[in-house]
Amino acid sequence: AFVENLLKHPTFLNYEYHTKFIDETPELFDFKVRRDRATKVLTYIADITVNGHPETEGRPKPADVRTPKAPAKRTELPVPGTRNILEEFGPQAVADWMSDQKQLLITDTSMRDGHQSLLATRMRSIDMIRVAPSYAANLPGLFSMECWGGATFDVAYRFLQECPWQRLRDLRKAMPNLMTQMLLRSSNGVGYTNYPDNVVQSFVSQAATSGVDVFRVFDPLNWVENMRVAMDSVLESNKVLEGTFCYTGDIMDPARDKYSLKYYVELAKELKAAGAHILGLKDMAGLLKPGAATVLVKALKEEVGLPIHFHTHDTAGSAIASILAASAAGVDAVDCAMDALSGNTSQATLGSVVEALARTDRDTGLDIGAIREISNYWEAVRGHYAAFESGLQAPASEVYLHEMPGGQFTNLKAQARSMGLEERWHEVAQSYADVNQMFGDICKVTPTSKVVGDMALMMVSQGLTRADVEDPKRDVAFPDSVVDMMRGNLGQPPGGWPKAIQKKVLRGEKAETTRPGASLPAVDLEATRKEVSDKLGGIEIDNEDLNGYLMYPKVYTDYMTRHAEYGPVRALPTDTFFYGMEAGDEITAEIDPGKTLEIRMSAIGETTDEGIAKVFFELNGQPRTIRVPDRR
Ligand code: BTN
Ligand code: 3PY
Ligand code: ZN
Repeated sequence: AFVENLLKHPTFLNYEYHTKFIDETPELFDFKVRRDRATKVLTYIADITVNGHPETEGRPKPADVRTPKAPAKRTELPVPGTRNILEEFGPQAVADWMSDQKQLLITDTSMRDGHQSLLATRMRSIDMIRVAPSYAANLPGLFSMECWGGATFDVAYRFLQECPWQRLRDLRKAMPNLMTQMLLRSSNGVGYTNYPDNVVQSFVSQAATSGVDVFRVFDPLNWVENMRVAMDSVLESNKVLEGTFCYTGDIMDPARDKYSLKYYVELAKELKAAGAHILGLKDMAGLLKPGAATVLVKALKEEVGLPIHFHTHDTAGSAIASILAASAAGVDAVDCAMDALSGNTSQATLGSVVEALARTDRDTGLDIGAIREISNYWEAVRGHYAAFESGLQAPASEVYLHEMPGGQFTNLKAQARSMGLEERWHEVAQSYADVNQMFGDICKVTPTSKVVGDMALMMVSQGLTRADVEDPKRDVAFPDSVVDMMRGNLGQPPGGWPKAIQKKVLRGEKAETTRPGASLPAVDLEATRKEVSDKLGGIEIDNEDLNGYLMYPKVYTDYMTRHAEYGPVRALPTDTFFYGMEAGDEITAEIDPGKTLEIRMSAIGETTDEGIAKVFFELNGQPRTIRVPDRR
């Protein structure tokens, strides 16, 4: 019966490989494929149960085993929110509405920067989608939900074995009244290097189609020239363009005059001229001190006139102070993370900002009871990701020395650990600061922050000082990422790259000073679609797949290959995904809306001489035996 259904289906495809066709064409699954997909999911569980998950091995186990339960809706949907303004009146109306508001508007970053900065970006879609309806019903006054982009895109494919586009579509559907927001690295898309212009255009257009409403667009070197393609694409999609500059240095310190108040005001004017509806002030490391926030926000409000959206990190423990200063100076919106996912390298604590402003002229109007309930949900979720906690004990003013972005800090620390440099972390921090000065004092944010981090780790591990590296007589093997950046492949910093170090890194090779996208040949999208399809056995590649591949060819095809073997593992509870099951455990997994697998693991058998382990399950009450290689 299944084959008949499949053959009759107008969009017949190779079902073994294709994710969305299978996941979204429930009429096919009266019997056989459902069992096939169930077998795949059981195979995944069996494999993890026998062999463990490579990512949680040797890491702390979950301490809090509460099952996260989403808060009940306080009212029936639909409750109008900012998305209704966008849908009815367009992006400029959103910006105008913002400027007219008295209350401080808040973006919730829990589903993007919150877990990117605290849990190595490892939060799974299921934990987000479950609570999304509670946000829509109980906090309709939020400005937006930052839930996509940045590092979440590749981590979903690479480590979570799930499709980032599907996450976006599901969240969009679950929060129809709230604007979704993404972080877009301009010409770097959601990757680490500049892409051809038509790849950036195609990606933005697909993100808008799949559900992004607000695009925060930044360039890691604040090179507006290199932001135009991405910005124009957002405007063409008729979505909200948050043209963003990255804050570094200290406008109050005359010695850091490269990044002066005047520099930022000029940048903001350039972004406005380029069509930004909203001005994004991206303080990725949490360096904007309260006094500087007052001065900067006042100047931007007076001289630029766009509504301002302020993003900062609590790495130094002072984010709320800067937010309150910015609020008093007239900032329009700020980013916060829900309490249980806030603080340290993440955003300021949402509930505390709401309380601080309650009964003042900038009262946010958000329901503190609803906030506490949602935070309790996140607290339970976070407990299941103990393996990905950084172990950071406290905020630290050391961030003003190294200036690492919050999203990088814990990653670099993990990288240092894996290189055996964990005890020498403070040397890495100092080295990071030295590299920054050696590179001309640059803005450090993905991907430039990664380049500075690569160089700093290399220097500490090889015992090199800045003077050693700069010594023309000393041969240094620079990391590839450093060579690439000095060639001009990430663009130009204000004033260009320092000549002496650039010359040494490039060993006489000539550097580019033009926009990389101007010389990267356009990708033939249809030829690429065919090429990916051929690689994956002839399946249909839709536009989401194609854009995933264009950003990350290998990460995407590896994901598809694993998907063919393991099926829709996104439906598994997080504990099962990372730790498998114990004999006697029972779980449910909803692999399609309303189609639920009931899975009980009864026992693990002996491993055969050939190294095959048997795992015994009951699937919807029927016994099933799964054989997996024992790699222990
Ligand atoms: C990852 O690649 O780390 C995340 C995806 C999970 C891959 C699974 S884990 C069980 C099986 N064994 C492997 O080596 N990969 C798959
Ligand atoms: C990212 O690009 O992922 C960031 O979070 C930069 O701050
Ligand atoms: Zn951030």
